[in-house]
Amino acid sequence: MPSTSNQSQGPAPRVSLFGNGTLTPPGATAKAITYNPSLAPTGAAVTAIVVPSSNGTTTATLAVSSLLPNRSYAVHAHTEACGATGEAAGPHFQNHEDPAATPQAPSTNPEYANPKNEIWLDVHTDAAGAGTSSTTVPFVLTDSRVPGSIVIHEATQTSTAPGQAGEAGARIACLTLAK
Ligand SMILES: [Cu+2]
Repeated sequence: MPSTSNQSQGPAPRVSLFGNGTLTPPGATAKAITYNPSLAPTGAAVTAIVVPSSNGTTTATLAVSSLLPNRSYAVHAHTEACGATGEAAGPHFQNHEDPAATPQAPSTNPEYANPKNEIWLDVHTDAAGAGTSSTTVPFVLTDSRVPGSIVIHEATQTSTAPGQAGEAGARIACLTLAK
């Protein structure tokens, strides 16, 4: 058993996550996948790190290269690992889960679907298709529940409007995260 399993009196272990890869079409072992090579070219590199701080916040950082130049992409942490289709990644990871959300109707309530309760990493690329983004959220991840992936969407920014909050169009690429 990991030693952390006995620390019931102490703080919950804080979890870091990492993902890194070059986009390929979906495959059994693919960890960095493009579902739309015209918007997320095969061979584009995607790196993400999610690191807790000592003061109860978590900072996530995204770096991309060889995406389309001078374009913005909406990006978020999702609950599941990447799979054969973009839908495999599940809904957005939420620290406080929207009780009204269902698999058929994901959370679009801005009280829950917002960049303090979710991890949003919308990114803008330069003339070479490279870009970075980062966000700091007011919670830490624990072993009991962590995001499984970072999803890049077709939209150029994430909606914040009631009833549309968090929406960002089709899922065009995905990077699986691991501890
Ligand atoms: Cu998303």
